[in-house]
Amino acid sequence: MSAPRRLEYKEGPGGPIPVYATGEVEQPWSSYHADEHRLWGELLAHQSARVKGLACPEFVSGLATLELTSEAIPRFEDLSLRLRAASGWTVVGVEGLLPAEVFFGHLAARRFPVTWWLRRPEQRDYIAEPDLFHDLFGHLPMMCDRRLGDFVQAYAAAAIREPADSPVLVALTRLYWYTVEFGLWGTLESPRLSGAGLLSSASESAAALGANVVRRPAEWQAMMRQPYLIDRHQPLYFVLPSFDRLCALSADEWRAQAQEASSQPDLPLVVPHS
Ligand code: HBI
Ligand code: FE
Repeated sequence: MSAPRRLEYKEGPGGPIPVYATGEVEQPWSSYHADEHRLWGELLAHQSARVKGLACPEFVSGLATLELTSEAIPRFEDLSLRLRAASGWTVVGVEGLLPAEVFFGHLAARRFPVTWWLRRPEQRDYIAEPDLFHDLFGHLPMMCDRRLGDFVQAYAAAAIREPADSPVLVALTRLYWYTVEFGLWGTLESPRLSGAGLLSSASESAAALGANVVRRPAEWQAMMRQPYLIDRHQPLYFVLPSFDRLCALSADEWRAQAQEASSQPDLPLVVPHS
């Protein structure tokens, strides 16, 4: 069984955070075990069926573009070809969760980092950190959309100008979290899933559309001032009327928004309903 090469854990606000080597890695495709190919196939089948009718149209269309099949874990180089043709992005293999500055460095160059290892069977419905299924199934279909790809690149270009410990980078990271990772799309009355953390999780894709969470209209300052915890279902989501709103801002404008947000106090954490 292929296991991630984790270097250490460090204490984060919501519990221990894994630290991985930050270099690019080649996908060790021939060392995936048959059980891992099978788990991939099950995750793909179950989650494709689950999000049908719940996901935003861009995801559905991107999923078709990538031509994922349940027989085997896809090869990153094949996906890279399809993604490049669709939106000019490429896939790079990585060891796992990356520090924000490394992560945004890839995005600013239109490279999408994908973790090479797959979650374990007991993490089937939810995993707090990015694994192959989250990165590949959750993110890559959305990255086939050229407008979203342009937004992510512009926005990452703003982020890499900031030092690693900058409060402006924290504000930019929050916007990424509430859009690309956990965004909802459409209307408050009938939102659709667009965030990769939702699309790739059986349990959170249901919870995010249920009655026990808070959903608010997307507003840049509110999102950039709103702290989050990474290791649990989110108690709060923001609903974006359309991706055009995201694409309307340049790197400089995102930076100005983040500077404004970081000059204001954080908003209180939203407490989940029990
Ligand atoms: N690293 N591999 C990987 N994948 C992500 O989605 C990811 C990351 N590091 C940070 C991150 N996402 C963000 O949520 C922000 O901290 C930028
Ligand atoms: Fe992600």
